[in-house]
Amino acid sequence: MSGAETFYVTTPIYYVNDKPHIGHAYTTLACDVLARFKRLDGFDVKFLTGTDEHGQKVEKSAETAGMAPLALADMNSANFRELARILNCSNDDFIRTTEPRHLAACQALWTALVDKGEIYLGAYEGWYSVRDEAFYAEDELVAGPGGTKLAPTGAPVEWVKEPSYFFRLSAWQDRLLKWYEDNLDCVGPQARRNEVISFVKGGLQDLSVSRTSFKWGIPVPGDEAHIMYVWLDALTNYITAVGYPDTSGDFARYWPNVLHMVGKDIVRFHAVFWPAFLMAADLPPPKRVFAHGWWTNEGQKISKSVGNVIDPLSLIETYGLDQVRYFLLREVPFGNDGDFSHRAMMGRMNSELANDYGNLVQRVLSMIGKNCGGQVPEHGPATDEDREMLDAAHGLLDKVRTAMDRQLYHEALEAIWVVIRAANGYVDRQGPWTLKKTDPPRMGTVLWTLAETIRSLALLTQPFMPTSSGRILDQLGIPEAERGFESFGAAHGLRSGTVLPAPQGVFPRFVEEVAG
Ligand code: ME8
Repeated sequence: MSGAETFYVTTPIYYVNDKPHIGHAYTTLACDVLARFKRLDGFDVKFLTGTDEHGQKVEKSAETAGMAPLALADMNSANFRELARILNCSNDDFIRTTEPRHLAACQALWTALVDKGEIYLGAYEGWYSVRDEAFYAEDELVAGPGGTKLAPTGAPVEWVKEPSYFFRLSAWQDRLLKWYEDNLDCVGPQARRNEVISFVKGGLQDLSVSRTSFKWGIPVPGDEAHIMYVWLDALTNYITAVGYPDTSGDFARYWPNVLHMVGKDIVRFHAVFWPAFLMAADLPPPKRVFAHGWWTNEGQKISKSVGNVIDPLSLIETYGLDQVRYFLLREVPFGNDGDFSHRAMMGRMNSELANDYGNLVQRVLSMIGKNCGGQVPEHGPATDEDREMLDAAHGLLDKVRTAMDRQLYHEALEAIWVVIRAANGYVDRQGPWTLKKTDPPRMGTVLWTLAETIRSLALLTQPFMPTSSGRILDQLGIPEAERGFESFGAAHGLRSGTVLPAPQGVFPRFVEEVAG
């Protein structure tokens, strides 16, 4: 892999106060699809996920559960690790903030910030939300029930007064604004970028980066009464995992060519605080932060108190893994909010996967199985329609790549489905079942054109639906070594005479169980 362009993609590290739900699965899947796409496209990829284990929120949850914080972290971190496995995620690493490598990185970053004069000792007096692990200014609060004050997220806040170290965030306002201006792609999508810029333009206050009222965290070097602010600790995971404080090796290889994928709830931490911390420590800021939208369940906000949390494992059991992977990235334009409903899931599973894609593959492969001796057929001269079909299929990689580089998964899938639908139209118009009687060589050409189209489609759907796409490629006799995008296109077209295994359906229909 040496010499290949690198691509580093990260999920947020998830809090271990709770079990994983569909929102966590969504972000992790989005990263997995990108990581797989980039690997197939020849990049040297690192894909990181993990868990955020320190702070007051985890400490309190552990207390409520009657557990030691580390015991709670061990248990829930294992759940997140298992979720990534069950989702068939290809992460190269799984980081826990309680690991020694992370302690070393946080303390080194802290020391670097102190050495640069970016951290000073003072006292914090103001609002804090444990649920958000965030400080809020008075004017950000909203009215809650009974005259109480709430964070803008609706989370409870408490008044905190304690000695604290501060990071000179106020000094970074202009440099951050210049960073956004010079790097148009550093925050996406556009709506989030605008939101971040207007927040920074509104003025930045120095940020409290240590706490003294609890113990569960990383001690401040040289002043162990202070625990580092959990967000400074958590954000640092992204450089811990590439070996920081050692800046040779993986750090030099992957940093800063990184995409931090996050939900829109935590864009401020990633697009304001994190680049400021890095620049202040003389390290390059990330290349891109992308904030996706929020899922609701059948129109309702997903919350434990409402009791409508969607368990990704039961979704997978009900609909199938690749179906869930497809649905989540297809249903909602990435970046927008979306709603999960059984009806929508079933609709896409049946119409787009079973009818459009599955049927195309099934029809073509079974015709080849029956009429071409189970071998990739010979193909004669191409007609205009054949050429148009193949050009559409072979032109897909560029379209899909452009969409993926902007995290427009839905556009990538739509482009693929345009070709799937065109291929179904082509089968109907060419009528290979009639050609079988009237013009067998022409039937061979039509079926070859379709099989080659399916090869192109299956190569491109691999990142989204790795298992199903792999099964399609198996049925086309494509060896593992020829499934990268360097094998995409006319120059690598299907070889006539290749013996194919017996075709099998890949995308089952969802059949509603009828009571009685
Ligand atoms: O914020 N819809 O962790 P967290 C879409 N530890 N995405 C959702 C979602 C929903 N309904 N609910 C959660 C933290 N997510 C910090 C991060 S990073 C250095 C530290 C996803 O466990 C989304 O990606 O609260 C969101 O940003 C993340 O889970 C929050 O996970």
